[in-house]
Amino acid sequence: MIGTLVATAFWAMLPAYVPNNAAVLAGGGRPIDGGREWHGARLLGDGKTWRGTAVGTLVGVLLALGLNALADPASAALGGDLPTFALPAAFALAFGAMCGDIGASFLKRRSGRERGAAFPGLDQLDFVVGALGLAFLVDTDWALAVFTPRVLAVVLVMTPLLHVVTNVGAYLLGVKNEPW
Ligand code: CTP
Ligand code: K
Ligand code: MG
Repeated sequence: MIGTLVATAFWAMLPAYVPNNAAVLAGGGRPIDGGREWHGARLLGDGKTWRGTAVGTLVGVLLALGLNALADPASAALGGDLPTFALPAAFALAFGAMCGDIGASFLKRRSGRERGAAFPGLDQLDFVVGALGLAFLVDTDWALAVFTPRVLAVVLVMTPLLHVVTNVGAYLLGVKNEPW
């Protein structure tokens, strides 16, 4: 069933989806790069802060633990098997998402893009690559069991759509400076 597949993909990726949005709300304070430049541009820029990264990661982990508590009733309601998140997997998804986003800022600065500039494609998938990459590294068996090829395919199609919708929404609400 495609519905079960989409629900599973969304559930499994929620701890990776929420951190970047939490960082937008929590961001501020000292930038990770401490203002340092590299080859004439900021290493990361003022948009990547310690506080945003820490709060984003924490919120993602807490969300995963919350999902664990709901997994049984939600699975029963769905008629499918939703995954639970052991702490290493939860941390990998949340922190990996933040790292993917940080890596994208590094690439944006290297390609002459100022803070806030769009980088279509990268903006929508950087955190997926970071989250899945770290999850497969940290908890390979779990990741292989949850992110089957079919679930991965749904993630790759669904994530850019969700990203566009949430960021335009955050922009319209005045929470985010740019709609991407
Ligand atoms: N943010 C943060 N720390 C992070 C990620 C995000 O503090 N690790 C906060 C910052 O306030 C940032 C906002 O969330 O401005 C929006 O995030 P994002 O769009 O990723 O950053 P940009 O400001 O657009 O900067 P960049 O061009 O480097 O992506
Ligand atoms: K970003
Ligand atoms: Mg931005």
